[in-house]
Amino acid sequence: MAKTINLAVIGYGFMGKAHTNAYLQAQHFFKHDHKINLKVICGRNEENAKAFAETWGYDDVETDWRKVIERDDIDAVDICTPNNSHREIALACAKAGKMILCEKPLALDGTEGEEMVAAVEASGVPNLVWYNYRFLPAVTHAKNIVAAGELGQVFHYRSNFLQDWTISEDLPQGGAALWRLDAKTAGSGVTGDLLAHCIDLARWINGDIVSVSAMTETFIKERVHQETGEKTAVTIDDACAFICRFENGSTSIFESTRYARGHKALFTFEINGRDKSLAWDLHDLNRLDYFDHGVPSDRRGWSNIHCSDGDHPYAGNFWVPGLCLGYEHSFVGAVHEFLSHLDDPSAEKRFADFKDALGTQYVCDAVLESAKTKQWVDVKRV
Ligand code: SOE
Repeated sequence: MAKTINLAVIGYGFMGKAHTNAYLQAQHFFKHDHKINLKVICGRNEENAKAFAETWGYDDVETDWRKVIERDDIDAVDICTPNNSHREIALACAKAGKMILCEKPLALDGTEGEEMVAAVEASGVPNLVWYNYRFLPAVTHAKNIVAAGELGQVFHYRSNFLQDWTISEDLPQGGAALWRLDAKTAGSGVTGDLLAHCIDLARWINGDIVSVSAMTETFIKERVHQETGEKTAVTIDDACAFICRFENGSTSIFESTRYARGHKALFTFEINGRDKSLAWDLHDLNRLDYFDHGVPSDRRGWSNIHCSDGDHPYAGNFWVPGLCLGYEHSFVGAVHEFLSHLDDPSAEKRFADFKDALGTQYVCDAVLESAKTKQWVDVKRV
């Protein structure tokens, strides 16, 4: 018998939309015993929340997240609010026994994250953090190839996440849509926002990171704050680069910036093993680049696999071979994995839960500390 989960989503911005679409589509393209019912959309502006509810099919609207958590008819809460509210909302949800799906990064820092992990462990509520890129067929395929040991010893991992949307000095910081530029709300700049994705995939595919050496830069030192109208210091990292060592002995280099003119969202990774290498790029997200040293030398070279065939992860649940998936399918896969795990808790957990996301948070903390102290920093382990 189907078990209905009454869901409340807090926040109707970019992520509220991406997640809501995923809840609907996951149930169209995959089969689960657990079903999600879009019960409540919560946002401070009632008119906008009502419009969102109408567009996406929510039963109800709330304007105060605390009211959502008091409701007995809510089983799960999706936190799509800015980073500085994740902790408070998640702790309240855990106390009220509600499942939690929380936007990344888990928290402002590891200390907050530890509290959140302790809360979900004490209450036993199922929990997920939206590290969505894991669930693109080409990315999952890469993970599976590495997990099968096909690369042999891994020597290197490298990853970038490059954007260019904050280059203008006229761009204010803080407030709606621009809270990512305000360290009090976001916790950090590109480290928590973009490198967190790179780190999550790296840890998922290549294992734990043990130590880091980093540098950060803030190119524009002052910006007008949207909420006060005053020019104040910018304290986020506009750019961050680090090198690191993985537990498996591989070495690595990561870079992220919002000042790479011409790049809107160039998320890449490459992994080099003794026998094979793999590379992926968000701009061509259906393809996995593949190099196999086992092929005779006169035929050897990089090939790219269009991960759209029935035997590629998730692809067979959507269209016929050769047709493409997009960014939105990464979120659909996250919902599918979450529901599959509710259906069968003994199955492998493919998504990041709070504890796993705390590991990523610890790497971000170590990166920021290293940039500050100009020293190598050992990463705290979960
Ligand atoms: C920032 O521009 C952003 O929207 C991140 O917040 C998302 O997590 C990332 O997936 C795309 O870029």
